[in-house]
Amino acid sequence: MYGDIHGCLDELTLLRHKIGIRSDDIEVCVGDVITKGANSVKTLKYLRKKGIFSVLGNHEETIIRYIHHVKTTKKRNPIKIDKDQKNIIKNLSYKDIDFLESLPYFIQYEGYVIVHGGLQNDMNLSNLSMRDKSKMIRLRYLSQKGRFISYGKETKNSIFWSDVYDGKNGFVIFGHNKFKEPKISPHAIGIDTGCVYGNKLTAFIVEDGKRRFESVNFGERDESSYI
Ligand SMILES: [Mn+2]
Repeated sequence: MYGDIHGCLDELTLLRHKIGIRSDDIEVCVGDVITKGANSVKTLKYLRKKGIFSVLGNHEETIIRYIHHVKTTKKRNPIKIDKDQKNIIKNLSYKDIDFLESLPYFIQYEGYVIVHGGLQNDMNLSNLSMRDKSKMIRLRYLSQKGRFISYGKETKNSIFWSDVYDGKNGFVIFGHNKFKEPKISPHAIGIDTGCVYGNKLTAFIVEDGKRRFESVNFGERDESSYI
């Protein structure tokens, strides 16, 4: 499982090389594979070519909503996008758009749940409302009462969701909130280590029941490693 890639394709290819990925390995990204970094559109093509799965991140969702608006109405688009996002949209092929639209909100596999933001204890994965889905890709902090707090509204009394997650829906692997090192909670691990912000890209690996991390630093390259 890979943390937020944000178009850092060189780091992803090097990380896969470092891990020694084999063709029968199952690889899943925690979302936000595009925007901000150098190679967003190329990353989408690479994921498809290598059969790497991903869940939906808030950045993919914004792009999908923007495109949907353009397709369905001539009204002014209420979704604000920046230059980078405009450029990505301009360069997406139909296959890229299909791929983005196919991304699920979560993937369950062998006791793990992969989701971009996080889960609240009262969420039922087999019966999610649209509001639950929207929160799942954006969740960071909760109030003392366990309520969702929107971005930037957290206070010193807010609680990071994974610190109080009860594990009921499985062991969660998530991204979205960047940490210097992987964030390890009792029933969840956050693996967005802010590669695109100059830190590193992290993979969480489960092999023969054993868990480990592997990572590469932003800008770390090895031309011979392209696979
Ligand atoms: Mn995100």
